[in-house]
Amino acid sequence: MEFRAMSRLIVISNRVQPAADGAGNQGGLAVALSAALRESNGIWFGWSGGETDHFTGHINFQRHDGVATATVDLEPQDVEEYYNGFANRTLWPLFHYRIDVAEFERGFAEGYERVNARFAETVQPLIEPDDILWVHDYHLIPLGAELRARGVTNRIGFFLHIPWPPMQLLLALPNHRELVEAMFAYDVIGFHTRDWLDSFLDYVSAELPGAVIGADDIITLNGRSIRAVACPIGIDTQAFRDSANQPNALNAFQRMRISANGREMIIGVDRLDYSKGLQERFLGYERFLASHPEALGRVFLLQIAPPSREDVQSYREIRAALDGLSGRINGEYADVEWVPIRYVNKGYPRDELAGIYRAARIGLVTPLRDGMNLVAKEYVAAQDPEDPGVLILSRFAGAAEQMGEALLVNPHSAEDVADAIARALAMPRAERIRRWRALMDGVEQEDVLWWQRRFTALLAAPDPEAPADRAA
Ligand code: ADQ
Repeated sequence: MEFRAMSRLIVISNRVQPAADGAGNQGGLAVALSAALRESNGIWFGWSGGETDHFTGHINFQRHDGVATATVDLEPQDVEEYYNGFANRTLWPLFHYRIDVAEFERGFAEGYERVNARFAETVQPLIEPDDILWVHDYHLIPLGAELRARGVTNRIGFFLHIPWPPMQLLLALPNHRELVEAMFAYDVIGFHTRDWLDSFLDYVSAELPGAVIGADDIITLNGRSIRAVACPIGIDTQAFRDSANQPNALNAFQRMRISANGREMIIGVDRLDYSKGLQERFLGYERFLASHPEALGRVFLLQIAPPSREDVQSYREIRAALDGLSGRINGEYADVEWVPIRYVNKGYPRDELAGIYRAARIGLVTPLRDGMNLVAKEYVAAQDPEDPGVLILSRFAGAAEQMGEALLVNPHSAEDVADAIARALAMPRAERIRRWRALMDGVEQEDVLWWQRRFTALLAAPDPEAPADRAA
């Protein structure tokens, strides 16, 4: 399934972050989308991250290493209601099963609709008849419907990077039906896993009585058919492996080894976000220390967690809670030569990160809920094939569906996490190699280019079984 270069691709996402060719410091998503955009001479459209007093729809066109970008500024009220509000205080928590922190405000929903309409209005004049459009993530669910309402008949795909919630949770969203019906404006909708896709189908069967779910997850509603697909994202495995062998990575690896001073290192790398299960992780590690006194002074946890979304209260709260928890655990167990948790609130260049992953005996990836989780894949890709570390992975990360050779844990259970740490530390080299090899095969085969090609191929080629009706 090759991407057909004859159609130009237009990528639309909340933020626009193109990657330079072969750049070492970019995430895999930016690399894959940039490659597809270069190949098809496409455009990446989205919010600039900047603000303006009055939205004018003025587009700032730029070119970054062969990738054309088109960005718009938003009004402060848009940012508050659409981005900080509906996207990050309503949908993000609800879709990560955190109905307890989700906030439902009419103003947020209005801002979300308004910005999606503004995006549609602004991007429409750029669209040519043969273009295919690929919309990304929860910020822009209604964008396809807004485009159809303006007469756009191009193929439009949508990919959700976060989980799709169980039906009973989604029902708590006041405008749930409208949101789901808007998904029917797309031609292809993608999820990371079968689980998220099944939750979507559950909702459709229960709440949209006219919908028919056919073979290959083709769903028909009111005469329009869309194809739903589970298409797990990967990392740019080759580039990540290469960067693990660059001087910066080797340097970081050496420095970590020296600073570890013979102790085993456990690594955690996450945006500071309540979905990542950081408090539960610290508690699981504390349980491990309490039940394995022989490990005191011989292991440490390096948790790298750069702050994110600090305009949102729940993110400020989790930061304060983690400061307190790490302080308490260190206060309880540290001695003059050893602290059990090194807790660092900043980002690192990707090549350094690769070296740090490689120096860690355990990759501890324990989100409470995660659409996929790329850190798990990066940890695997960075390992030394002769002496690989062990991945401990939450069964609630989308990545668990592909990564069954990891030690899968329930992140809510401190005992489960503690037992997995003990098991990983004691794991013989032969078993570590066997598990790592199986994981690495998957990370190599299903990388980010595979993901991008698979999705765009489905989108570019209308499904032969699907009815030809593409009217809005
Ligand atoms: P995120 O929630 O951001 O992504 P994740 O998939 O783990 O989560 O990706 C995070 C990326 O940021 C990784 O590439 C990681 O290396 C990088 N990163 C994290 N902390 C860093 C640090 N301190 N320094 C440098 N880099 C750091 C969302 C969804 C996920 C889904 C992705 C892609 O929430 O479930 O996997 O999109 O679809």
